[in-house]
Amino acid sequence: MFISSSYLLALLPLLAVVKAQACPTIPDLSSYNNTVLPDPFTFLNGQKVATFADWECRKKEMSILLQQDELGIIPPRPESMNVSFSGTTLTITATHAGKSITFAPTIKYPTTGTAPFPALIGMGGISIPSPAGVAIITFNNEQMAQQDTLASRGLGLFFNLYGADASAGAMSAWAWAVTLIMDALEQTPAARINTARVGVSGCSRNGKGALVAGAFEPRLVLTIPQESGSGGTDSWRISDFILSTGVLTQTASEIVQENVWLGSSFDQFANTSVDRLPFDHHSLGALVAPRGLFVIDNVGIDWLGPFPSFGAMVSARAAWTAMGVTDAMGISQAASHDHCAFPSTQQPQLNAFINKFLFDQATDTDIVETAGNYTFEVPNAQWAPWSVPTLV
Ligand code: MCU
Repeated sequence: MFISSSYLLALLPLLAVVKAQACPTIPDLSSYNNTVLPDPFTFLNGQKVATFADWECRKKEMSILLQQDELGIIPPRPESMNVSFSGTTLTITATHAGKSITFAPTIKYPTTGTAPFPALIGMGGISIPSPAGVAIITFNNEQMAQQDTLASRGLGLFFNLYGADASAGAMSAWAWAVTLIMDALEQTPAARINTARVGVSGCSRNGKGALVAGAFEPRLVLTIPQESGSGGTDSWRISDFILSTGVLTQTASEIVQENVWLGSSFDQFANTSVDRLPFDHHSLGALVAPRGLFVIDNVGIDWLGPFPSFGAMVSARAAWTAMGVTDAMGISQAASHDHCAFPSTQQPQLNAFINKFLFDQATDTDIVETAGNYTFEVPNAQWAPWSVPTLV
């Protein structure tokens, strides 16, 4: 067959794009062992992350490994989806391989503002004060994937659709559902939600889930995990260390005995050494960049691992710094208070994030504050001994 040179020339830009998108292959990691937080700016094959295109590849690498070794697989969209909307209820039916499930998030509309409204998806509801002018979409995550005890494994609508032996832990199942909620909102103008201004939040176990949903659903413009602790904003490695100093902190080896937030594939790491993980939760946080992330913590509850959260999130913040948007990521660790009782001291900071990301206002979101008086910066000799590039 004769291929004209003009045809080849026409292909060149396309090939350049393909080349730019070819990501490094993930090497064999069976003997991987790393006592510090893995460098987000170095691929696992040793290649450095220097450009925005590299970062897209590195994000892919981290998200593949996070699913494979920890969270379980978030499936692609189901074969079909049917959406209806009535009153304040969005009814979503997902069909896959001859099975169907139906779930129905509810929308509480604000009493001020104008439609289409910005919105927050509440993972099992929200535990922050409802911001004025923002619709609250309550997602019943417990119904999608149960999170009561280890006996919850494989239970919930998600597992009715994909099988009780699907690898997804509860949080992966929830993240899958949040993507469907976004699709449903996009297809349903009658729901009067501005889908370009949707965030996600949740507290405690649901805060862990909010972070995972924010990490894996790129249409969410703001992620607000509140007091999410282990499996959320905490570093597995730093949690183990803090427990070893005598502070009762939730660790990987405990969490896999307690609940099913993570996939079963995580057991092999949690039950041996988290140093074998080619990522930590700074990697999970970094997947949100450059979108908005506001981490709300409470230094008064040791179990939540306030320092493991601070260390991981300051490390994650380096991803925003590398992109030149440091202030899209904030960390606020308030003084001791009841779990999930949002203290008024954090209200101005929360307002700043809501107003910037849900209302497009210029606010000061350059917030890294801790009542724990922790010192942690990147590079950090003990935990994050790597330098932060300026991506080009
Ligand atoms: C902070 O989230 C969890 C924590 O991981 C569990 O160990 C504890 O039992 O429950 C917390 C929670 O969800 O509280 C509502």
